[in-house]
Amino acid sequence: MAQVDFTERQLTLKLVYYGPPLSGKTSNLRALHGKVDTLNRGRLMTLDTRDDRTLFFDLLPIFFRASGFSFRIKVYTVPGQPVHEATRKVVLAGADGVVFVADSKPDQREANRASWHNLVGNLASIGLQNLPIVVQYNKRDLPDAVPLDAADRFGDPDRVLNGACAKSGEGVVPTFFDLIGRTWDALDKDLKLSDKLGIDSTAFRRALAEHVGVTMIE
Ligand SMILES: Nc1nc2c(ncn2[C@@H]2O[C@H](COP(=O)(O)OP(=O)(O)O)[C@@H](O)[C@H]2O)c(=O)[nH]1
Ligand SMILES: [Mg+2]
Repeated sequence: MAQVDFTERQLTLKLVYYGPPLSGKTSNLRALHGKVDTLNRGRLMTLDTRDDRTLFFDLLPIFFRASGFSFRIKVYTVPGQPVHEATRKVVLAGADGVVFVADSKPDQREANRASWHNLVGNLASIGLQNLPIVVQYNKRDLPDAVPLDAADRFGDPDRVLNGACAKSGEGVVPTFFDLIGRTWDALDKDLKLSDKLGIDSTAFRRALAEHVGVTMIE
């Protein structure tokens, strides 16, 4: 759950990029990092999963001020390999929203599915089954990328699929803003953020886009 401190006028959101190994989660963070103004971001911390430490994740902190409030958004990735289950649970704890990065390679259909089930199971185990989730199909540049109208929608035929090519950065910002909007709406229901801060999800997304120097696609 978001940390909101009305006395200090500070709101912290935690967003997590989840998905099978090598689907492009770290590439999404690299692209976001490249697009956010240097003044509004912290160091991008990436940890390689090749050696055998216990905890692995990437973290990109983004911050800005609007309506007299300071906003901090901590964006994490989890490692996709089955062996890193403990890390995934730690990173998911307290999350406010998830981007599920699916791989568009046709041979990754089962890996996407397995990771989706792992996500749903882990969210249920920590009581976050209603968390906003945005699905991105990455690697749209691959010549054999699965067509989006034939792609797995993970049990919801109406689910919106965001196409992206994280390697070039295409689609990364729209996916991020899609999640930001949904996360704000979900938190607003519980915390009455719009009333208390005087900004709604569109205004929040606009403020974020202006302050971090990216162009928001509405
Ligand atoms: N063709 C293509 N390759 C990508 C794209 N995004 C990431 N990759 C490649 O996929 C591999 C895994 O990417 P990475 O971001 O480390 O995946 P992660 O394991 O989910 O963090 C790397 O070799 C990337 O260069 C993309 O949009 N298109
Ligand atoms: Mg990674």
